[in-house]
Amino acid sequence: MTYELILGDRAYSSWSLRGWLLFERFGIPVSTRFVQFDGSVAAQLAKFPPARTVPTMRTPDGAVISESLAIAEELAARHPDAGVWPTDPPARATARTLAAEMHSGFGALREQCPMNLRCAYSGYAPGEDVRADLARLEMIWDHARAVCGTDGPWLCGDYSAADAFFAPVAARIAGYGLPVSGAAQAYVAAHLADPAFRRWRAMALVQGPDLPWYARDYDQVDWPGPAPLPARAHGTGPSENAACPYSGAPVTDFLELDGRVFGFCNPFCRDKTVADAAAWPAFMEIYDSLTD
Ligand SMILES: N[C@@H](CCC(=O)N[C@@H](CS)C(=O)NCC(=O)O)C(=O)O
Repeated sequence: MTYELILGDRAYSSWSLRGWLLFERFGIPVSTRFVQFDGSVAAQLAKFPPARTVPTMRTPDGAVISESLAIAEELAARHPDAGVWPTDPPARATARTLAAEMHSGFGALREQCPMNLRCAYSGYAPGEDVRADLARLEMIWDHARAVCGTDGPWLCGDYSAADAFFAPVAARIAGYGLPVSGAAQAYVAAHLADPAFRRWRAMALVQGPDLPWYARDYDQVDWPGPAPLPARAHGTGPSENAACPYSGAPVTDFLELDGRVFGFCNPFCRDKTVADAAAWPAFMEIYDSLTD
């Protein structure tokens, strides 16, 4: 038995992104499944009482946890060496404080700038309440760096649950072109470049319906993260690899990159790689190892 994690639509579900990053970033094995956002989430979670929202986790021993902060705490307790929180006590206390404030706050930003990983906008002018949320974010991010003596990309030293909690905020700042300080921009850029975040976004780009509630009428611009490698779906093989980089199964679906053809065991494996090939180490290993 392993952990089960129930998630929502990757493009829109900011809390699901947090929950997934906790497993992906800290190397904790998990089995995922998804609810649809065009139906009742609570109804789709009927087998996981008392959960009503995603992410919902079921532990190997059967406990159901449907609050992302509780998921972080439970994983930290069960996997003390995984690095969910910093080990240095002041850094750990600070990371916990920031994650808790994210969990309970920033209502204007969350309400007015819903996460949508499928597009980025220009021309959105945040009102005073969103600007106040941004100012508070800058303040607590600067505070964390000062307390933890951090000069790397993340808030409290190595990537911690605090950073996982702010990944969707980074996506909102990037996606709505929100005005923030240079230091905050650098933190946003670190999230956009993070391979785990990029893998989630690559899957968001290729799976799930576009839901009208999340659409906004602003002009669209290119996603401000790293540009993907120029991979394209390719109709047929043969491919350089006989086995899918992810499952090891025989290949049936293909992509072309730099004039070379690679195979995958299903269209989703292929499409998520087309969306952002460099984010997938198992693919890049094959790509690099098969280079002359
Ligand atoms: N406090 C919860 C919030 C979770 C949440 O609101 N999830 C949203 C998706 S991002 C949801 O399931 N919404 C469905 C609904 O409210 O019916 C947590 O920390 O996980």
